[in-house]
Amino acid sequence: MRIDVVTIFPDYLRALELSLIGRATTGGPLEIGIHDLRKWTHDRHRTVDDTPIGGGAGMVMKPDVWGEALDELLSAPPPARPDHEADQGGQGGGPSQGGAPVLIIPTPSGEVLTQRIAEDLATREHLVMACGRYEGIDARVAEHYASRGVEVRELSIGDYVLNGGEAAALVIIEAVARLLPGVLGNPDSVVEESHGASGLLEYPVHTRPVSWRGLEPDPALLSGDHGRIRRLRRDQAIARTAQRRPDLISRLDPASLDSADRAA
Ligand code: 6GU
Repeated sequence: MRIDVVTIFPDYLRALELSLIGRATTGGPLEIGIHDLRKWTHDRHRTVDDTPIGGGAGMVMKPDVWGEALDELLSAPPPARPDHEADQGGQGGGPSQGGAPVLIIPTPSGEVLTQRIAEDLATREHLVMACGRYEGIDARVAEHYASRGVEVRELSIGDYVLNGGEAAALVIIEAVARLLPGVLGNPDSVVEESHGASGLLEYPVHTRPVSWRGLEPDPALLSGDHGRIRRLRRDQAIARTAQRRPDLISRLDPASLDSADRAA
């Protein structure tokens, strides 16, 4: 997968060089390009914003500058990939959407990012992310590319406001990149975790020492009885989800619950 990020703060994206994501980009399944939007300006002041048409607070990012940047990046050929990967989804699901790039615009007025969206994006070959600052990017940019057949996704990372799309882009990239084959050390971590297939939050976890500051995990965890441990963890996941995220409980598929779940 290739991800191109356009921003007026390229240094903000340096965090991508670290840790698992950084390793995935050095000889791994991920290629990342960070681009300074001002590269596509032509005036002496390298202007990327202007006042809002119709008035109001703040500044709006100019569509002409974004248009030149995105024309170039959206038309770049997707990265070459080995034959055996052709048209297999990143997570072994259905066929991927092929090499057509997806334009992602992080914005607090977008659709809220979910694990399902991250899973879908992880099957794509090329993501182009447009990070806006100020009051956002002129709305015609999203409209233009969508009308030209580009898949455009305006994504929010939650119901709060950030100063720009960069921090959100980091979040989206991490959520997607860790799903690519070979990025996580242990693929099971993807299966069991919160917001996975169960629809529940993850159960609480513990490690040594068994007793710490007078606190001990449920003794069932020391029983060696794997059936009992599985039941305890499922009960804990249900209790935690009911307390912290009742909205997730109401969205559970009734067919995924057993009789012990209902008692919990
Ligand atoms: Cl994607 N951008 C900004 N500026 N603020 C946000 C956001 C995105 N998601 C939540 N808040």
